[in-house]
Amino acid sequence: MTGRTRDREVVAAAVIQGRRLLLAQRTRPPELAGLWELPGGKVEPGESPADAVHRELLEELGVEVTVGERIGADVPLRDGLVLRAYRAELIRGTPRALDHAALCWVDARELREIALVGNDRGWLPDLVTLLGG
Ligand code: 9L3
Ligand code: MG
Repeated sequence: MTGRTRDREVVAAAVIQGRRLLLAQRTRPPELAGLWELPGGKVEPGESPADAVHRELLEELGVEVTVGERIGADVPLRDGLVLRAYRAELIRGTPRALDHAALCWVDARELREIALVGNDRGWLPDLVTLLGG
């Protein structure tokens, strides 16, 4: 597999504790700065998506997670990238904004009202369901 015929994956993590979801506020690029996202990033060559979720959350939030099932639909990005969301469970540490402007925990009502990055908005119904509506 050369990678040419497969989309390169960007992973995003839905960390849920109780009835709240962890969101992170982007600092870049300028058009996304200030908007909120499920934290994550690009899968590196040779890395599994689950490994990438684990690495990205260590880098971005300073926490260790176990990676669970996929949620929501694939989101096609530019340049042959595809964005996918996975459940993740905190197993060590307290999330800190090491690569974001801020972090917050939102319930279903707050999630519907917060300014999410456009790419993550399609997951809203799935996330609201996971948060118990
Ligand atoms: N992206 C969109 N939603 C997300 C994440 C983690 C990423 N929840 C988009 C933003 C960037 C690209 O994917 O265009 C790569 O993400 P990053 O490496 O800048 O976090
Ligand atoms: Mg990132």
